[in-house]
Amino acid sequence: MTNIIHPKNVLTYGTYDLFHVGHARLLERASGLGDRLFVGVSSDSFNAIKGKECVIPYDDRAEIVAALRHVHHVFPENDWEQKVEDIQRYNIDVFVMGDDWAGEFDHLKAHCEVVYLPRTEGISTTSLKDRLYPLSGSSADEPRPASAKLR
Ligand code: C2G
Repeated sequence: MTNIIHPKNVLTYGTYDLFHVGHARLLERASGLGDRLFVGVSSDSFNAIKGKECVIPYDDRAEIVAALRHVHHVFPENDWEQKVEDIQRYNIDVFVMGDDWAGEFDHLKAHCEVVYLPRTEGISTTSLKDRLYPLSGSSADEPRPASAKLR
C-alpha cells in the first residue's frame, strides 16, 4: 500500500456472469493500479436494459466477486448514469475497463484517470454459453431459447 492515509482507489464495472479467467485477470490487473478496488456488479434489471440475460443471478455474481482477494468493495450497478456519483462517493482515482469499452468512458476523465486494459483473448461468457448449451441435452433441431443468444 503506497499511502495508508490516502489509499489510491480504483473503480471498475461488469456483469461477471459465468465467472472466467478473463474476468479474474482484469480484476487482478485493475487492483494493481492502486490500493483498493471497488467493483460495480450489474444488477439483473440493469442487464435487462443492456439486453443481457444472466445464468447466475446478481446476489451470487456479487458474492463471487466480493470473495476475490483483489476486491475491496462490491456494489450494484443499476444504470449507465451512476458512474460520476460512484467516483465521488468512493473517492476514486482510477477508472478501469477492458478495451472492448475503449473510448466509451473518456468523459469520466473530468473526474479521474481512465484506463482501458487489454482483454483476455479466447474466453468469454458467450463462448461458455455456446459450449454449455449442447451439453444441456437439448437436441440440435430444438429451437434455442432467446436467452441463449444473448451475450
Ligand atoms: N473481460 C476481459 N477479458 C475477457 C472478458 C471480459 O478482460 N475475455 C473484461 C471486460 O472487458 C470487462 C470485465 O471483464 O472490463 C467484465 O466483463 P463483462 O462481465 O462482460 O462486463 P460488461 O457486461 O461488459 O459490463 O457499465 C459497464 C458494464 O457494466 C460492463
